[in-house]
Amino acid sequence: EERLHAIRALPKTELHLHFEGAAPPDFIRGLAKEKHVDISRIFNPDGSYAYRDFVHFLSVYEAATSVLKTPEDYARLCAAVLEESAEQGVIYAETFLSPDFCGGGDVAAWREYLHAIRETAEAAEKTHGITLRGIITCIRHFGPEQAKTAARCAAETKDDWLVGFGMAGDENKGKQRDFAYSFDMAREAGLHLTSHAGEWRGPQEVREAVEDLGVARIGHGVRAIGDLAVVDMLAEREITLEVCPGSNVFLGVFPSLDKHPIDALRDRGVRVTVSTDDPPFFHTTMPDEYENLAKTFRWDEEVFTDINRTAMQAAFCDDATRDAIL
Ligand code: ES4
Ligand code: ZN
Repeated sequence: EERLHAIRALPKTELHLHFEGAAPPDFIRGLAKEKHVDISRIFNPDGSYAYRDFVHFLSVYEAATSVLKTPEDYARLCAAVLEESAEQGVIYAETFLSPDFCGGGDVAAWREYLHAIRETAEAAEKTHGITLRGIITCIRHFGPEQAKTAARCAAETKDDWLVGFGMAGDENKGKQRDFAYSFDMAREAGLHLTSHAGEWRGPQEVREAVEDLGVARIGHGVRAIGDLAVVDMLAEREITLEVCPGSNVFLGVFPSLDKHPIDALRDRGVRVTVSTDDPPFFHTTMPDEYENLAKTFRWDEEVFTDINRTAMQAAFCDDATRDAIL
């Protein structure tokens, strides 16, 4: 259909993309073979990633990431991901990068990964017209002490490409406020803040990310819908949600897209944006997300244009970069 084709082709901004989670299974299999690492257990017979549930997904993610051993491996992944994203109409993206995976928390090693990824991203910007920025990310289930290491890496390598500090990982481990020290350090280093909240736990978790960490954006945040006081707080404070509808449906956070609260949250005045999270893991792409939302909620081009404007306003890049894209 003509309408859906036009919507798939719109220029898009993606704010929530885990860097290693964007790696196609063929890419990871190829690296595993090169390095003689046997990770065949993380693949289905048809070649796709195999996992049972979210916690198992996190361990499969770490196994896939284990074959990305050098800054050059990350540079190769960066080139592959940006070429594909640009082809799919993405013009601006922010990606989560973790010193825990890139150099094991060592600042000097992290600096080399960052340099390799940034160089590759800048080359891709010239050839494909896509702009990438990085969000340094701590992993919740690795605990608050390791998060401080990530925050130190952030503070010591802060530049205009690394624009944010975030938290991913298992939302059922610990509390948002356990990570306040790290988020404070990142804020003092001039980084913008986001945290995964309200994907698995309820509205209170979303409130705590805003009140205890002072984040401007929330990764997911969709389960705020269970408490309208939290929804209204998000609208009032102009917090932007990085919503990943396909991920949520694939992982069973909501049984189907028509039961997903993205449209209701938007109706109530919350700033919502659309991302893929870990696209090959959840069998999604940005054009697929747009097409499915257009079909399910009868969203037209104007809605998507508005959502992309919201995303660029909430982007963590500097204003000159933002203005050049808007
Ligand atoms: C995540 Cl640590 C991590 N990696 C990829 N996707 C995620 N979602 C939540 N935590
Ligand atoms: Zn995520």
